Amino acid sequence: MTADSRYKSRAPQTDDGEEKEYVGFATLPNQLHRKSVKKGFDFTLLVAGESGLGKSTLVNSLFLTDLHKDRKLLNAEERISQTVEITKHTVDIEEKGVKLKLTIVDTPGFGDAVNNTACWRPITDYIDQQFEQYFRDESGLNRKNIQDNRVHCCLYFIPPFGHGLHPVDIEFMKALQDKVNVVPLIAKADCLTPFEIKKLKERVREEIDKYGIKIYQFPHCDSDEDEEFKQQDKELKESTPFAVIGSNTVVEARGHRVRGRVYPWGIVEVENPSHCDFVKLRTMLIRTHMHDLKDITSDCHYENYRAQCIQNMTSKMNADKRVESPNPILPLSTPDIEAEKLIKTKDEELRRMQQMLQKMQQQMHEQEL
Ligand SMILES: Nc1nc2c(ncn2[C@@H]2O[C@H](COP(=O)(O)OP(=O)(O)O)[C@@H](O)[C@H]2O)c(=O)[nH]1
Ligand SMILES: [Mg+2]
Repeated sequence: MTADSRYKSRAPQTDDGEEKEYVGFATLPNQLHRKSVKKGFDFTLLVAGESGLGKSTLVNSLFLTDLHKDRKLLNAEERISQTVEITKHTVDIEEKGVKLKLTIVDTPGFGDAVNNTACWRPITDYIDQQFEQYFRDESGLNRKNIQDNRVHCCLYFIPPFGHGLHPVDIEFMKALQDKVNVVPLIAKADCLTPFEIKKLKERVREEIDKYGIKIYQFPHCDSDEDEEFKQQDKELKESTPFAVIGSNTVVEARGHRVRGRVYPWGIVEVENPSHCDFVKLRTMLIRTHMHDLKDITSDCHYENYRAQCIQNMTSKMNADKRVESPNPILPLSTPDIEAEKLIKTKDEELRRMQQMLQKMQQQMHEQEL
């Protein structure tokens, strides 16, 4: 037996009885799976849009009440109060041994103030702060146990009233588009008839194209995928922007207890696919596209942020260098102790930045290999 063959596992036999060489990397998915399951998954979702469009209600309908089956559901009297600041809710969910740490970032929304100029700033700042924290942790010593608080998806609520996007929606989504995966939603879809929803969706899709707004694109579906998957993918793409309804009230409909809204003319059910796209949205976020949303956050949005940071650091370093090398023809003034001290601190700072830069360049290089 050669040294090499000792390390090869015995392979399953082929149909004609011949043994196939078998190295064993077929267990890689299992290994990865086990590792991820042990570590658990993080996912952060942020909601944005005009105040009063049902953002807080929807995220509650989406996760909190749903994920905590035995949690007391809110009744009509205990409605959610107005969100006045950016708030973060985290729920740890475990399903069949798989852990998911889900963070929902609720934002106050805009429209209450007379002037909505740069109303997206608190949100873009929040997203940047999470990137900054991750960037620091990643360049630090304890890189193995970084908590990923980066925002992986932003649900943007479009008002059901009016004839499409409002100017502030266009500006808002544009301010977010290079920082986060934007998933547009039509809010309070129960205010519209199915025909009106269809028209509004078409209109919004046209406007998104027209104004060059970059929303989250569902990944391309390969032709060798199975038919059911292809159909699901087609439906998802055709349904954007998802029209949603939120409610935290449980009502009786068709003999079942369901989450819905009661009107004099009937009941609107949140989880009924013929009433709205709520289930599609939840399936997309949790079951089918969570990984893709995370990958894009990490490979695109965060990389943009990181490249920008490195660029800023390099230009700052160059500017500092220029300050430090004064014109040699000029006579040197008497050494000033304070200035010396300052130069020393600057030197130290520069050295640290250079080290950090080198480390990051090396990391980037390793990733490219
Ligand atoms: N018609 C309708 N009303 C809703 C819906 N979702 C929430 N609401 C109501 O709209 C109001 C504002 O909801 P809230 O979730 O606080 O909105 P937010 O300011 O966007 O967070 C509340 O009275 C909710 O009960 C919906 O899907 N349809
Ligand atoms: Mg709110």
